[in-house]
Amino acid sequence: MPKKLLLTGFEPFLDFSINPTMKIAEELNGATIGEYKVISYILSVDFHKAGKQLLQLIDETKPDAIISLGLAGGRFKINPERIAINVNDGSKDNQGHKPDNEVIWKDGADGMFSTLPISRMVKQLKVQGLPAEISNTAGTYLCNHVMYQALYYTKTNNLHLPAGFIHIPASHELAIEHGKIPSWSHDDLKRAVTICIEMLSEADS
Ligand code: PCA
Repeated sequence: MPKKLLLTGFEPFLDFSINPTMKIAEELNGATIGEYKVISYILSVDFHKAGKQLLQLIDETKPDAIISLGLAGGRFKINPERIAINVNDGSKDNQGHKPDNEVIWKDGADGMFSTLPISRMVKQLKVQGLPAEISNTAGTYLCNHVMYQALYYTKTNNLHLPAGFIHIPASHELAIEHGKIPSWSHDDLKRAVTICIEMLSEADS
């Protein structure tokens, strides 16, 4: 039996009419990559819903690893995130909710580190010719929110599984519509995500 990877993407938001994470997650659904079979879902860009959706998916699918993907429009590289912080803030979500310095979990730590092999992912992406760098901030919007939710939940429930978040740049398709952001081809974005998933199966380094 292969292990299960819960892979999430997000719907479009703000002035990004396409979210390239959606297509990647959908296309990888059902694929076997290394030791993992991918189970994909698309999360809402909604502070009141996204965390609940993710936690419900964890309960239902009982994954052996969790990777959430998000678009970081304007970034140039693949960015595995190092840390999620216990705050919701920033722009309006898709329901018009604009959080102002809200705490996600009152009893939660200020910050929680990714438990994905982020260094190995970045090294391997570069070996494979794809620009990548660990990011030290996932922001304070939905991506940080779901990363924090996953790490808080796995920790409080003693689930010892790798979990975390990867931000990706815009696709060419999105950049053509948006106008002012750097972009990658869909195929390279998908290859980068596949390489990151492969790194889950490698021995700890
Ligand atoms: N990126 C946003 C939310 C959804 C997405 O794909 C973020 O970086 O928070």
